[in-house]
Amino acid sequence: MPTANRSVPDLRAAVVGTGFIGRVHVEAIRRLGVEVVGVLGSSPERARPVAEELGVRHVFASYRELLEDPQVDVVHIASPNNAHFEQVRQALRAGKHVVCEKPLATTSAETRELRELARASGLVHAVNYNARFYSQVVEARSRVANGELGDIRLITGSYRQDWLAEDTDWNWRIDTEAGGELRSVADIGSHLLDMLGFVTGQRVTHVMAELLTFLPVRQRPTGAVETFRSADGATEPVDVTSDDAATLLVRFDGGARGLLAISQVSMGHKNSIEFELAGSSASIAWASDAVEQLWIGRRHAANEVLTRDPFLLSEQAAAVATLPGGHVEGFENSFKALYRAVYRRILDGDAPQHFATFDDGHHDALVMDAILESARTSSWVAVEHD
Ligand code: SOE
Repeated sequence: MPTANRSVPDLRAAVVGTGFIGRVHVEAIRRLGVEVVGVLGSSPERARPVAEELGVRHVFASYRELLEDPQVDVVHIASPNNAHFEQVRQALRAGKHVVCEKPLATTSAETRELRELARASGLVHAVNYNARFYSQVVEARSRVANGELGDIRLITGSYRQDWLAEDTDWNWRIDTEAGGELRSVADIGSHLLDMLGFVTGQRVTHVMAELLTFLPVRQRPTGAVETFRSADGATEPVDVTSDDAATLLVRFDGGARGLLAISQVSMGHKNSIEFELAGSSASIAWASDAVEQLWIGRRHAANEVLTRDPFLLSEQAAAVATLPGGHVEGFENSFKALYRAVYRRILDGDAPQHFATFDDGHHDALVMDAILESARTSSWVAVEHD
């Protein structure tokens, strides 16, 4: 539907996927005043209770019905990874703007095709790297860009969770058919790598990776189970090859070196993403577990902790805030801020575009290729950018 003379609340969205993240998409979209016309689940029967819980009026009977609905301007894809490629391709061909959960697709051949389709379409295309939209992460980016840290030397970072730390924990991501060959690296390592590239402005050139499967046999439930939810009932033992965790050494094109840990088996960490940049003039660090704080480290002056207050932040960092200082903003606000940027871009092609696009989604897939090759050969592998 043409977007001329429309404002953000005039746009309409549909969400594919009614699991944990699909629900987050619905609620974040609505905070923009945008109507979620309907949702599509793995079946209408499974989607209906979620639609009722969220107050979404319509459950699509099929993806075709969704794409043929003229009301739908933007399609959000929050389905299992192996469904992304075909669903995104069809949405672009149907003339819909697309927000796709990471990873964009499970192979770099697929992400390359989606990048080319998206570029040719003239549509807005985004990958759901929401970590770019925490105010303090944007503030860190501003401080790197204004030279306050000097040259970035050493980057340390991690993304740790514990929801898959026991052999009775199961999720579709564990199955390489549904999730792809990489699990922890593609599911959460992708967030960490994208965030580091966003903050530093540097791209990964080489990786040395070890992929770790600490639980080679898991108990798969014979029924369905959701992300971050434990299964109950009958199970069957299955062999697992996807990575529970990974250790990465990374070289960046601006000269920085990275030391990264990714884990979905770290007891006590529910959803902890963090980084520290050591520069030639200062250091800076942020952790999602202390989401409102930004640590700045100095040699010849006191270190400081900047607590989020839009009046003290750069213009770009203040722009992703919703609430004044002291009113804590977290995970869900980062989705709202991301979609506000995407939907503004749909209406105004000159609006800022610091959200991740399919170009970034394809770049990340090439980094994943290098990680897989490095783990196979126990060697440094160059990222084959194209
Ligand atoms: C599970 O690891 C998960 O839901 C990821 O898939 C999301 O991308 C991340 O934001 C939270 O954890």
